[in-house]
Amino acid sequence: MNKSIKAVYALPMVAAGLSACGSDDVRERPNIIFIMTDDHTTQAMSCYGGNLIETPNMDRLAEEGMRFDNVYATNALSGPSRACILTGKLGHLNGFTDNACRFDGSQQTFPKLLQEAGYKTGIVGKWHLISEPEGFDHWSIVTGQEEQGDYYSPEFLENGTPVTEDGYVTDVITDKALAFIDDVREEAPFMLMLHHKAPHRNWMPAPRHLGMFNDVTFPEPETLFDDYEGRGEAARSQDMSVAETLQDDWDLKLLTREEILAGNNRLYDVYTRMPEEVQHKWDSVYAPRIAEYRSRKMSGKELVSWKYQQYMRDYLATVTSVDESIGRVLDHLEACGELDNTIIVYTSDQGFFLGEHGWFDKRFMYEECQRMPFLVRYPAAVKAGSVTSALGMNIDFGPTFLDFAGVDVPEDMQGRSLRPVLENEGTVPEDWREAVYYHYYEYPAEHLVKRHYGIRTADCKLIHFYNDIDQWEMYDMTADPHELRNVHEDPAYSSKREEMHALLTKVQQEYQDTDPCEKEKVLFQGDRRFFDRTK
Ligand code: SGN
Ligand code: CA
Repeated sequence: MNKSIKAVYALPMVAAGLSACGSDDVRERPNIIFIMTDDHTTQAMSCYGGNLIETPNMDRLAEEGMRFDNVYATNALSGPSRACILTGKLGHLNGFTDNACRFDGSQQTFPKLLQEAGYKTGIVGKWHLISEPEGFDHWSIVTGQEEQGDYYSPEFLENGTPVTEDGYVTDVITDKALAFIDDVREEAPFMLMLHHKAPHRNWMPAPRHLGMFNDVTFPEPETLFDDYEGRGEAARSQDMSVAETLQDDWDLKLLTREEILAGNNRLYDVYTRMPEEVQHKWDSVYAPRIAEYRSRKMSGKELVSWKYQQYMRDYLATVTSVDESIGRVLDHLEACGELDNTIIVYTSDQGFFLGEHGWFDKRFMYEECQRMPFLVRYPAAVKAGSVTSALGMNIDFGPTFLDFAGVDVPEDMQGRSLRPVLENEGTVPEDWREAVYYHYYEYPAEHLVKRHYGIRTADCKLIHFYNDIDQWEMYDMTADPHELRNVHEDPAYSSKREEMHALLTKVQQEYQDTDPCEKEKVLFQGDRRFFDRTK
């Protein structure tokens, strides 16, 4: 890989009003490292009480910082979540409503504002917004498979130049992150977006983690065999089930080397990116799985349980590489004396289903994927081991960083700085928001999750599936945390329903999404990359 990135980009001048890079008033401001993974969910983090895996380095961030228990994606999908984070605005205003959009890079973003204020800005890893990054002194983004990136020998576009790197994607992205830190840290405060590909589908572990969970049997979620009784059409008509949607080749890796190399399967392209010695390790690790599958001839619930185990083994092994990456970043910052001078955030672009409701993937405004992990370590302001229930959204991240950097948060950013929560041991400010907003657009498309919008308060959730069906769902989050009983039509909840509908109207006014059903028709006539949005 490119060991010195200094040569490939020019350092910008500091903004007017600030003294030269490296002078005291600039250096007083904290560095910011925003670590974001792809599809990592709180159920797979021990610091969130997950019972699947130990994540010691994520736990260290929680122990030395603050854990947010109620931070939510406003649209649980990659590109839209990333666009919200960059702009501090919801999708209908930043223009990126689903993964087929192209980000308008000319608009205001928090990295641009930090760069103008004298920060050195960088992004390494998954970008997934199709237009080239703007507002970064250094950028190196994965390009394979429509910008999803490859697990092995990943390809990057680095400051406009294509490069292919040897190695495993999480490690390569981490190397690039550490190189960026080393290159800029003596000159100015920096803001680095470290965006992992892992643990995105199809969950290919690092060579050292292949097979690490082969002898482990993971607990099944209570709702693995959900029958959707008491829910609407949307939950029944999705295409993201462990039972039906996981693919034998791509997801479950049920092909031998000879079968893969014969071609005509989805594994071929990703398998042949691995060095041959890794392919051999892969073969030995998956051979018992393939043999078991072929000899047992399972069906029904037994087969679903079995698929769930294989899914967890690969997903969680992939998470392990991310946890190790966080450890490397922390060690590196410690070694170069920047650890306590840096706001370190860990999050994911959204949560994920790990078998809950019988599903993988995300998209729904249900808890497992609407909720994002969000950990913040910054000892100068954040009490170690603190926890907050403050309702946060991904549009809050940019305002929070600007606030800590001493940059005014522009009026048109819709998010709100989380700084008062962070500085006050997690206490929710009195004038804090009552609800978070959600609006998902990508339908018809992969996984067939219907368009919907809604709000979540501390104790209730209201959802409207609005396009080809017109169905409301409401969940009592205290009595029914797994969202199994739709109480929207339940007379016992009639006053709560009225209250939630009134609040939804108020929230939609506040976020200028007052006519979502009409507006989405207009949105989908724009520049589409691959979905047919005419329906
Ligand atoms: C790929 C995956 C989907 C996933 C989307 C979006 N399919 O298309 O399962 O929902 O990415 O994910 S795959 O067969 O190619 O693995 S996102 O996180 O980028 O929004
Ligand atoms: Ca994602």
